[in-house]
Amino acid sequence: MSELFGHTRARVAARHALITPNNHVASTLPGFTDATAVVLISPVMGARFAQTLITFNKGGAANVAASDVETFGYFMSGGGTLGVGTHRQRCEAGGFFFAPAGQAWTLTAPKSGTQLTLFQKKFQPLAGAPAPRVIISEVAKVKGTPFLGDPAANLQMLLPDEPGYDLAVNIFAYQPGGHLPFVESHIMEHGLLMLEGAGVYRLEDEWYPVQAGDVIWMGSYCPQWFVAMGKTPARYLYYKDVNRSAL
Ligand code: UGY
Ligand code: MN
Repeated sequence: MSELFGHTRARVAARHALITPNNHVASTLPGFTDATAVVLISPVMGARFAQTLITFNKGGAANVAASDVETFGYFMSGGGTLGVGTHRQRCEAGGFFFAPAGQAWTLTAPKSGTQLTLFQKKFQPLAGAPAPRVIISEVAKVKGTPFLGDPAANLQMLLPDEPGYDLAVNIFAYQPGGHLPFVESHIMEHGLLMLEGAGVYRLEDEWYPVQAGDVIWMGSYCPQWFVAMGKTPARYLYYKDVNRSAL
């Protein structure tokens, strides 16, 4: 769609939002030097978490202080040396990390242009459950499974499925024509980044064409459904809050 005359695919509604790369306005954030930040989803929108795109310039770095916020990071491109507590590991595109609440984290010497997507939320501890651990890994090492038995919708769960974790981050890969088996409506929120391909996302009572680079917020109970379109697979990375009581 042409942006001429103010057209955009973006939509910010009460319980969902679509933000496209053409809508981005960069700012700076504490903890990041020589880097730009686009806060794509945040509590001011109505969400209970934040999704941020960080782009590092030459000489950039991240030095994020420990707090009650936990961070999941995904390397969309580039790479650098990631440090969480005493763990240090080189990460490239497709790499990811989890820094639990109470742990500082750093990214040193990122390649110029490195892009990171961050999902951040205030950690809700669960009495009796072991605290979440530091994780630094890569998507290629995570086994996928057909979602509800459908080989056209493959799901990779990037974080352990354990009660101590109050968030999940997964990657869904759909073959062309693959789709969510039904319209979901659930208490968990989602933050989503289209990684590859294209399709149509149903959010509440609207159907949106979406493609790589788009970001979607789905608030609690937002009816949601997706179908992959085109001749190549579609993949998206998404966040959800899990494992905590509603009351
Ligand atoms: O995990 C989920 O709720 C997932 N099936 N939702 C989605 O892809 N919109
Ligand atoms: Mn869902």
